[in-house]
Amino acid sequence: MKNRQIAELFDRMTKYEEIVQSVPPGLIDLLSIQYIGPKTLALAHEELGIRNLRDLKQIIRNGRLAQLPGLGQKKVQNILKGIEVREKSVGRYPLGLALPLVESIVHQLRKHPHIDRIYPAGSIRRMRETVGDIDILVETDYGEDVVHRFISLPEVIRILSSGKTKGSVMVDGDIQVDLRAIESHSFGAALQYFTGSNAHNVHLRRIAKKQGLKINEYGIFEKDKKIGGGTEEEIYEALQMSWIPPELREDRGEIEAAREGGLPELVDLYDINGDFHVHTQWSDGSSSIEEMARKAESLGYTFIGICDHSRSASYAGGLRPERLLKQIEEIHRENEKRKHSRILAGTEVDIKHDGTLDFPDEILSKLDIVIAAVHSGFKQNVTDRLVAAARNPRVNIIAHPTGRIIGKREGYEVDLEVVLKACWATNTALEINAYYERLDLNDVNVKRARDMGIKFAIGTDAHHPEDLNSLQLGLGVARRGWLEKKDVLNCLSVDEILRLKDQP
Ligand code: DGT
Ligand code: CA
Ligand code: CA
Repeated sequence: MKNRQIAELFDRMTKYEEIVQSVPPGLIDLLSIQYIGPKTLALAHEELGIRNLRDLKQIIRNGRLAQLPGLGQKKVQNILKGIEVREKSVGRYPLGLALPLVESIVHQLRKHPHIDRIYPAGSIRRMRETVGDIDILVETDYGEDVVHRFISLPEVIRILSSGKTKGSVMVDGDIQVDLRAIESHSFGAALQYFTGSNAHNVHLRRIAKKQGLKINEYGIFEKDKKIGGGTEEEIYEALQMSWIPPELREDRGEIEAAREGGLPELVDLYDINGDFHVHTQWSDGSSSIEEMARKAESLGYTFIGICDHSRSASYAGGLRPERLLKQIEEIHRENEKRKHSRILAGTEVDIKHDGTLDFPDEILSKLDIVIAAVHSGFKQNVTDRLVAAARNPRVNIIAHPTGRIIGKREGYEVDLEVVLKACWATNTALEINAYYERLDLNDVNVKRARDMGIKFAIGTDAHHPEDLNSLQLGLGVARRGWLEKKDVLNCLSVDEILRLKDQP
């Protein structure tokens, strides 16, 4: 670079810094609220002097925001919705960011010579999509020593409390972690108690009471006699039900099912044969087809679906038809090198505003797998567009069906009931997008769709080989939605998947 260019660059950077510093930080923060753009924000700042969220809420309440040029009641209602989405997530942390922290803490503590069982509990163990804090339980007779080791971990930025059986810390990333040290004979009872959910535990205690029993974090008791507590199984058995997987413990019918022997046999990681939704350098991914396929093979998968964007997603380097045909050729070449796994040629094809797809049928028919997705026009007839996509016999899967982004965006204006019915009628699967901020469909809607008999495809939406690991988040959603192996297309063999396209 020439000196003059460097000087110019510095000059621009300084100006940029000046601008950034002249804007109150609370104001920049508001830009992450859905439905608020920079124009609205600048206007509200200049005309009404707002500096932060509190000011924004005030000018909504007193009606002054609606009076600004170009705003009006409808837009203000939307902004209110955006604020609501954001406030619901305040203080909660996406599971996908919490899990690696937990894994690292558990890994380090396991090295302690006097720890037997060690489990994450609370919402982490239940795989809830966001967590308020992280709970970890250890079985040990050396509580004080283990707690001391815990509060000395390198991740810890602040110690909140520390005692003989419990330590609480803040770790890097500003999330609280509670560790409890428990003796063997009550470890199961403590694990059951601290796994929750609260609603699940309240319901269990009610049943216990009817049987003349009492449960707490130390055990299960008949009068004053302890009849169990070393394992969770002992607790559930004493209540005359089968052990309930943590992901189901939300009091959504699992207790009734456990009493009747009707719990689902939840899909497990070892049932998973592959990943449907993977991007490469051909659109906005970071890696080649081969690199993504190798990572999939290292996970023991027998297939991977390469589904890059289509041309309407120009911001993401979406492919034109000619490029897609070239990509299919490369996939065929890669497959010739492989005996034990198969790269599926696919697409994440945009559903356009008129409900048609970005590729014509004759192109789609050359693919092994077609995922259809809405990426723009979130308020434009999304229900009709999704239904139209589901009705296209070439479409196998509807990507991220509601479009929500956790803590950031509410999602499309869509009548999910209508979309579910269309998917059921056309044998179209719904995606469980496993990207940590999407997890879309979510657990509750997965269960609802499952009850109708709809199938699911877990897709990581990976843009980098490491992203393939996030399948475990999608699996968590699947399990929280009561899914069994038969409900999840990822459990099919390659041959069975290739046959899907022949049976629209
Ligand atoms: P979170 O942290 O907001 O994501 O949700 P949880 O479920 O992890 O809740 P947390 O950390 O407050 O407590 C973990 C579990 O311990 C909770 O699911 C149920 C149990 N638990 C905690 N405190 C109480 C309590 O005061 N009463 C009852 N019945 N159960 C409690
Ligand atoms: Ca918790
Ligand atoms: Ca806690």
